[in-house]
Amino acid sequence: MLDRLDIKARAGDKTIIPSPQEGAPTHCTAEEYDRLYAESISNPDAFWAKQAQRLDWISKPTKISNWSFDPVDIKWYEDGCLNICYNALDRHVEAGRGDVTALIFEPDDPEQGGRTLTYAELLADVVKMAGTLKKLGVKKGDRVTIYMPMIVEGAVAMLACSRIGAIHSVVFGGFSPEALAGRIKDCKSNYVITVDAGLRGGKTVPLKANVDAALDHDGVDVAAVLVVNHAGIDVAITEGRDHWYHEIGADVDADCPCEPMNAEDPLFILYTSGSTGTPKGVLHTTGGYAVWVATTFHYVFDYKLGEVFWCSADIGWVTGHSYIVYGPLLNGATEVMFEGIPNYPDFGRFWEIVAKYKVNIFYTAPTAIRALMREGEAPVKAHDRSSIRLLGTVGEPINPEAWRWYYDVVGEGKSPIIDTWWQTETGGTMITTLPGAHGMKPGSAGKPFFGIQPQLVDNEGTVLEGATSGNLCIIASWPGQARSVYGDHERFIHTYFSTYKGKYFTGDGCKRDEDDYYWITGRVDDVINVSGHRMGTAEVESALVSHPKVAEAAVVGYPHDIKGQGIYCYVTLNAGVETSEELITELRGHVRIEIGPIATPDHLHLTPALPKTRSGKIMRRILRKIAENDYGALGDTSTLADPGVVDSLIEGRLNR
Ligand code: 6R9
Repeated sequence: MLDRLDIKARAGDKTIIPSPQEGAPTHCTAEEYDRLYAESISNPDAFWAKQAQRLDWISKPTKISNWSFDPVDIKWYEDGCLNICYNALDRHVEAGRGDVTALIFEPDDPEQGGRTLTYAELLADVVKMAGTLKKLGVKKGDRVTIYMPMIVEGAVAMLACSRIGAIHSVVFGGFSPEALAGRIKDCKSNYVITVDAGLRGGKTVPLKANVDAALDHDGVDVAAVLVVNHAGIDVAITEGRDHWYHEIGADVDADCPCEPMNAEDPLFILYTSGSTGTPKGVLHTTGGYAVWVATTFHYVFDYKLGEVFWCSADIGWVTGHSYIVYGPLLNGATEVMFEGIPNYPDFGRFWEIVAKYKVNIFYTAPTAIRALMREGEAPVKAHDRSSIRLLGTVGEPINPEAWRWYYDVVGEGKSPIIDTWWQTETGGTMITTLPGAHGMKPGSAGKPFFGIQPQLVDNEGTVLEGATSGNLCIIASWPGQARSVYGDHERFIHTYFSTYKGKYFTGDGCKRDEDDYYWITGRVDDVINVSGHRMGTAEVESALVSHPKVAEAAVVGYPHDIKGQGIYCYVTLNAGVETSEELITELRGHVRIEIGPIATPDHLHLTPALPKTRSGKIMRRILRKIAENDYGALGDTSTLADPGVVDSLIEGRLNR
């Protein structure tokens, strides 16, 4: 595993940039971090019992943690009872904060008016949607698939599910009908919430039509589809199955109580890619997740009441779950929710929104920063960013150049940058510097959050100490840890706890320096990270081989200036099939249909053969090097069944 890593020396390795807000009244100073971190490790139950007080419990937990990584069994707050929607909305209203702004919705088209909802208004919307779901027959424990764009109703749908104890499974609106069908089927979801269409960059995304196509698949059968009218386009309505929200929701009760949930009752399923097989339905439960996202949001974003927070992620990813929906609302925050994209109508859109709503805390992905950086400083400088006091990134390693640009140009050297490393499976931020507390190193995520014990191991599992590089494991549970893979607990154990027994293996490579800062170097498994989206190479391969003309496919990542990693596909065709540019276009289109636009191959390399060992194993190491245009370091090719294949692959690569 480790030998696949390219741990390149990074610029700025040694430089510690002092946090510009050192000495400012932040939630946590360096001394407090040291004290709290030490306490969280030496007495985790006392620490997490205290953090649980951020929430209102129906019955307070007396047992805090109860977990083991061998055998795998993870429980937090197991005798506690609460409702996360109550904590996100009702209790703020009951405390007299109903008039505080919860969501500021900015539509795709800047000419169209936005929408601002107070906590009381958001609660009323959620109650109505929750009542509608009940009317459709949704019960506690039912799975509800949410296939929505970045609009208020997306967040409302999630909260409505958690209010009545239904398990939401949000599927990113950019996934194709095929991908959606697989996810509906896998968790046996009986209900879908969607819209007529989404709007992105001035284009209409036909989400309802995609749902119809998904439901045409064999074995995909749902009781009801709830359709929100958003774009105002005509859609097909299947009588008895499809319901317009504005019709069926018109006369529901203005009262829908919160379902009392055990802390370990499931809250949501979120599909994510791994190195093998189909995407896994990562399962999060209620109490631990709620405490974890409430606590991380408080400290990591150093959020103070009244400030405007904006996370530019999508609710279809875990970042949207934890830091658009649950984390900010549990903290009573005011936040922006943006439907559109960074370059529509122009490359200044992000900063226009920052100026318009006086955003104080901004959180985005390195891929967006790199794309904006390419357009120069003018679109940034055209807008007033004086409200910004904290900048964050997530989703992939940030290269020091992009970090510098974010810091110098966007933040004008006045705002700390938090580079937050975490995963769908971790529920919330695991490694980051804390604003005001820690100096920053461009390209390093920084220090472990409270309760997090990272460990670096070599491929044999030997623990590596001090400044070193290795495979990143976490050796003790934390409240927001995923509990299972929905419907397949064995797969959960196998994927995360069998590589290094007794440890949670993240799949990431990592370097630790002399100052105990952590530098994530990227995945060490067959997962690639394209524009911050996780994708299994196996998924793209299986999409390719499902095409009737394809015999075999091998997919690898390669460095890409904007996306971080691009998708490079080597494809062999069935005997007798002619290669042509049209076929390449057709195959790229086929992957889009099977998975979605985010999986579109950047390079499709038709080749008569793939490099294989005599036992028939594809030598991916070689394919990765060729995709990277790195021919000097192909390593040992003597075990190849036909070493000549390599020369023809290099020739093919040089020709594109
Ligand atoms: C939150 C999220 C997880 C994978 C993770 C890692 C990469 C995320 C990162 C980062 C370097 C960061 N990743 N944040 N790498 N620095 N700050 O992105 O979850 O979609 O599950 O992806 O993303 O490789 O393993 P998810």
